[in-house]
Amino acid sequence: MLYQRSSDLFKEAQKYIPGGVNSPVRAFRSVGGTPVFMKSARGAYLTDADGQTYIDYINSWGPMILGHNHPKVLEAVTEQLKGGFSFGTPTELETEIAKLIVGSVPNIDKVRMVNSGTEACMSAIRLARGYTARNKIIKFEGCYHGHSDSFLIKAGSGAATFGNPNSPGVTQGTAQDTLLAKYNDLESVRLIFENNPGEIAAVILEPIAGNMGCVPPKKDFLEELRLLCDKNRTLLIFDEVMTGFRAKMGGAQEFFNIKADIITYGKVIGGGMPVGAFSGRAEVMDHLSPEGTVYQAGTLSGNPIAMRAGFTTLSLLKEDSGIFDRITQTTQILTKELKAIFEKAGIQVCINHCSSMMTVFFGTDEVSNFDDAANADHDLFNKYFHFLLENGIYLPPSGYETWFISDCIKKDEVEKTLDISRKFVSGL
Ligand code: KE4
Repeated sequence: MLYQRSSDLFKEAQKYIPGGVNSPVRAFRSVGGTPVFMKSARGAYLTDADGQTYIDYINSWGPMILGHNHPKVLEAVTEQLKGGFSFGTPTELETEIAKLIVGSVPNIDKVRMVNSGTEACMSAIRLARGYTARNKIIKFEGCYHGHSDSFLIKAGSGAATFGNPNSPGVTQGTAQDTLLAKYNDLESVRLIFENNPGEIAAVILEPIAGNMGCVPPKKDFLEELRLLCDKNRTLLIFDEVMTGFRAKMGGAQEFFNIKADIITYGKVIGGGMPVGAFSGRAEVMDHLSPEGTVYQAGTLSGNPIAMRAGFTTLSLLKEDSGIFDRITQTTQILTKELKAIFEKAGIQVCINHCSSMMTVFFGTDEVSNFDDAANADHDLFNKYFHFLLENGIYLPPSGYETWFISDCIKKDEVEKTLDISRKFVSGL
């Protein structure tokens, strides 16, 4: 592969954009090397600035579940554009997509659209605090809920103490209200509840973790969390920015048959446009302004172009619900065959997968929490990443990220991925 144009573009970008990117993970700091600039995409493929194509396992970090530039989404958005870009008024389309979401997801009555997953999760926390009149929240190490201050927290010393900021600019005042538990470790959650009786507004988690790599919940973990929240009159928030309309049409709530109190969305519900949302039963959601007193707002929330892209994407998923099984099956085949390739070569590997999300962790047999993920062999992953990139396969540029399978990744793409992976191990 040649990267001359990408290299030139990256030099230019760094003059005007911090790190040359508008989101840090894109800068390849985790895997090393120069980021590849993309200029177009279609189906399962990205095309870079040098005109080279790649099988895409990022799919814009989840949104492009149908594959890139689906003709029906393109047609619908093109048509919508002719009616104008943004009004800042209510529109019928916002009710249509809200009805589609409420009708597709168990256990929710109302939904508020925002412009990103960060905004959805930030607002969900504020709503939970307003609804419960409590200040503290519990999150899990390794789970990412966007970059609002309450979430940029690392574990304090011992589970009973407060969190600490993990970014400059986050105050201790904010950090003290966020407590860190360990994913898949119920005892760590129980301890926090015991040490903070009556003070926890919400527990927030990714029901299938995707931001420490893919880490599924252990059996009964979600059920027991639900019971702990009920016992402590604490709201359970499912951050379904990744899993919403990917695990199933009804997301992780349907997938695991667990009811959360507030559910956040992003990615797929925008079909590639900037959209987030948070939802729940009316008794909780009606605390939101202007109905209630918990304030939240957004100039471009419910923007007609973004809504059209999202509505069309969700409608296509609803019309063809077989997609969820198809992309899950593709994920299972990839996982099984890759594991066989690495193990045949004597390479220790754990490939976590759940629905159509997966992550390859080298040098370990099990990854059930963030510590396990951190102990994996990320150097070997980085070599794997670059070997596949050189051979036209684009993985997420970090061993702590999840591969997102789209409906356009078919037999040919799987076969090529397996073939290049065989070449990779033969060269080790
Ligand atoms: P955004 O603000 O990036 O739309 O959503 C934040 C967010 C919230 N919750 C979950 C479970 C998420 O995965 C995300 C964002 N995911 C990352 C991927 N690790 C987006 C990629 C990026 O940061 O550039």
